Amino acid sequence: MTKLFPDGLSFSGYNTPSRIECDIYDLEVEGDVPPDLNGRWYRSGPDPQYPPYLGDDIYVNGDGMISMFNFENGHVDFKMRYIQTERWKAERAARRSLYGKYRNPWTDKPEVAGKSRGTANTAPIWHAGRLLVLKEDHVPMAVDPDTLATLGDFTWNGQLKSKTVTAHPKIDPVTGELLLFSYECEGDGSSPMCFLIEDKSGNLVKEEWFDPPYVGMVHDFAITTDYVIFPIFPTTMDPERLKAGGDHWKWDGSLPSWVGIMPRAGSTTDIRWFKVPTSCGFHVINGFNEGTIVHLDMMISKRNGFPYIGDIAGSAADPQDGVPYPTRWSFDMTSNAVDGGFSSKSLAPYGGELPLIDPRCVGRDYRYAYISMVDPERRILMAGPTYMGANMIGKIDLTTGEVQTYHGTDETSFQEGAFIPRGPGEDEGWYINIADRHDQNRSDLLIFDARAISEGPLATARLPIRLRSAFHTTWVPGV
Ligand code: V55
Ligand code: FE
Repeated sequence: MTKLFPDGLSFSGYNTPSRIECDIYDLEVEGDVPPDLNGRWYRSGPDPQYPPYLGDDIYVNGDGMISMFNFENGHVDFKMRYIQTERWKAERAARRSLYGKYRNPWTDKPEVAGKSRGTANTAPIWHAGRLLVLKEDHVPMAVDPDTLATLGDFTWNGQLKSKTVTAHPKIDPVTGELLLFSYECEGDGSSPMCFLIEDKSGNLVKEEWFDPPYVGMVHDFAITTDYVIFPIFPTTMDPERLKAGGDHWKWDGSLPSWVGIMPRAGSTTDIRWFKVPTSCGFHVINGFNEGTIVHLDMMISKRNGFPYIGDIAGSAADPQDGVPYPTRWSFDMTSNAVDGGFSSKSLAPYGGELPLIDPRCVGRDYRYAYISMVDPERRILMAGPTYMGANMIGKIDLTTGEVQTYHGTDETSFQEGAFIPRGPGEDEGWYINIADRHDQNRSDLLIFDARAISEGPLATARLPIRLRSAFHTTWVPGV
């Protein structure tokens, strides 16, 4: 029989595994869902099927769960399903866990040796009429957008050579292309990276491999109209450590960070690597270029903020150093300096994560960013992968520097939101997010006018269940 999950922070409180697959038709709504808000909101996150046989595990290693809110003429329906990966199926059949540590195949049970370890737990993406679910250590998995049934590994009919694809590709809103990259392209413990393009019709038209300065976690990247930006931070991997059963990642604060910038008109052999101060970044806000001046807007911290990523030198970390702040890094492509004339500027005085923008502004100069923030003056609840739930939604106006905020109750944390365009203006639309109601062990879907977030939601759709923290989401407009 299945024993209890361990009581560590990845498995308790709001992070308790849910393991619920369900359909809820017509959620109860407080207020009015705008009748012209039609489409689907997909969310991906981890939700472990079985307790880890090694006794404990980390939040990011859970089995992929996908959920969908269907918005239709003022109604909201909800659906949630596991992604049926090879790993999920093998453990389902065995009725227990068979896979060991996060991204370390040398810790698995012998019966799954050589089997796929993908969890498909990080990000849904909609492009060229396909819904793919992504996890950076594996190829994408295709999912039926109506039923959420798993369709299987997606490799562009076997054309993809890389064994991995990022969870953070970018859709160029003007060309309609999907730009992607991969790292540890030959699988866990390998070093090459690659750059990929899927054209607007869904064909894989580019796969160019290259070597990064060192093997670090490359969680996200940025595009501009003329450049592609690959930031590399020193959360490092060591293949010998993996073979000895150790952790995939260790923070190595002795290394600098590097930013690779490639002209889109060129190839990966044209990447220029700029050396910048030691720092850590997970999520990109946006990128854009003004001629040969290239801007990278990103959530940047002094060191890796994940509590379960250890320090290679064994040094104790100040938790404040792990808090990411919205930051603009600028480079001059005409500079011959080793740092590309690097400059850094703070975009807001609040820490947070899971930044997002109007999808029509990807790669272009833009004005607004929405971030799930942590207000240190308020109660911080334990939720999600860093165990620090966001307690404030912030909308930054990059023109004025003003930050519009919304706080929930002292029993509420927030997840990743989404911006839904309605009219031509950059913030003309809706902002949606999930409110975790810790006192009620359930969640709400909040719908805001994106211009007036501080006024509170226009409508709240109530869920009778708790939605474990997802990572990323995608909005697919309806008709
Ligand atoms: C992150 C999430 C991951 C992962 C590596 O957001 C980094 C950080 C959900 O999986 O595998
Ligand atoms: Fe991410």
